[in-house]
Amino acid sequence: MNKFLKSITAVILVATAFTFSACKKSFDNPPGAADPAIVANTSIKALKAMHTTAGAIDVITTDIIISGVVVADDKSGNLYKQLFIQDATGGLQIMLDANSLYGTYPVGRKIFIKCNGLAISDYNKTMMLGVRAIVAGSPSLEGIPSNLISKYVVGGSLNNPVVPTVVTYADLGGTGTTNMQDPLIGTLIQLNDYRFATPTGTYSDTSAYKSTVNRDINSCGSQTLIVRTSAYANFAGVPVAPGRGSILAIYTVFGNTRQLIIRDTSDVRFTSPYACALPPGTLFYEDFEGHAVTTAFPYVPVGLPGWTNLAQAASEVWTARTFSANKYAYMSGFGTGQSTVTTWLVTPGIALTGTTKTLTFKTIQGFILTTTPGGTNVEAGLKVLVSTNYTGTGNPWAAGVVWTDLTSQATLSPGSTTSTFPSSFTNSGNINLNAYTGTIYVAFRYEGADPAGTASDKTSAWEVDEIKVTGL
Ligand SMILES: [Ca+2]
Ligand SMILES: [Ca+2]
Repeated sequence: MNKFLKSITAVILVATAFTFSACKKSFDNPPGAADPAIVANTSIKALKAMHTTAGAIDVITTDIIISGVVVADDKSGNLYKQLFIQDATGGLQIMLDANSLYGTYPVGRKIFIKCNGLAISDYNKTMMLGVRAIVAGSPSLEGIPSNLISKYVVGGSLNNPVVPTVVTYADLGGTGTTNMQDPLIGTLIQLNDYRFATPTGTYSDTSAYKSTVNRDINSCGSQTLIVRTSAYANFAGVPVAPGRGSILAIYTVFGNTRQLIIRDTSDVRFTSPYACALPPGTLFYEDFEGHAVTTAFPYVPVGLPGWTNLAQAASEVWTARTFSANKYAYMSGFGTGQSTVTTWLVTPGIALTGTTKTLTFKTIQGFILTTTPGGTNVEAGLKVLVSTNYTGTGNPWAAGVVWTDLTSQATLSPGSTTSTFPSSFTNSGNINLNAYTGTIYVAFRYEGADPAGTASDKTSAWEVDEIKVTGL
């Protein structure tokens, strides 16, 4: 071969090699991948239906091929060595013994799984696909070994749409028994109008213990679900979203416990105010559920926007407290050593509308006796007052501010003579506000005393909650 021919041949060889290599690349693992020439012959639902006994490990011995789009990967670290995929019939957890799966199988990538030789099982009713192995002498479902992943899992097209299924608490079965075959398990769902029960603290454990953390969320109907987050998630130390709104998550169950797994914090779209939407005609409502609280001294003074919380005599102010998953305003003159304890808690201005205008709230009076039963009565007063000329700032007891005492219209907690606190709140009943127009302020004035000695003590604790004004 002369020099010229040699060089032509070399060019052809190079061109051929380049073409071949480009083809190979576009088939196996390219950016902008297309789906491979593989056809799924079984739906995820049908595959899951083959696993009927919770806890069993069912090895697949036929040429079942499923496909699905990755709806959750391990990018944030909240999932570890696992993906969730979903087709039109359901979702499934895929166990893969490898890290950084998102590099190859990101959310939105369609993947095909040749299931012959794999196994399907469940972890307390959430199903997963992996391999059957013997661990410490017992059969176990384990991740597909990393060197075998490419034998079973074939990546397809990227950036497929990943759309959550909008569901309600009832769609998830409420508090009833879960069904392992529930097609929602393992899928990406969306719930609307949810919020963290306690909108403070972080998504997961930031201590050295690295415990997985369950955080309650609830809807405005108080329906509670769990957001379960690994301490290894890269958002473990991020404060939970403080508002209310929609949440996207992978729906899983652990026995009869419903657990949501977010992919990262962008799945928590709590952008509305924390307080729930109010029924028509509700002009004002406060249940203190969004207030920061502590469960021991020092307590957090009630400090909601627009409210006034001031001690007129002594220095004790209303604090936000929590008991039995409910928050409320609390005031007691006990321990002040003062002969007069007068403290005001005043709402923001409430613009009245409508013709039938009503105030309601509820109260508990605690520690009405120095010891129960049979102690000395130390009942403090609680007055319910309304003003149309208070300005919303400054001393509500200032000269010229006119308050009308509406206490006689309200039913207040009688306190308990058999325990320190009554077992439940007392509803005030309707307090008629029809005489008022424009903007009003409602005040709760604690009137107690704790002088030296016990002869004149009025130290019972007053708790106020669910203050509501309606105009219809
Ligand atoms: Ca409350
Ligand atoms: Ca005293």
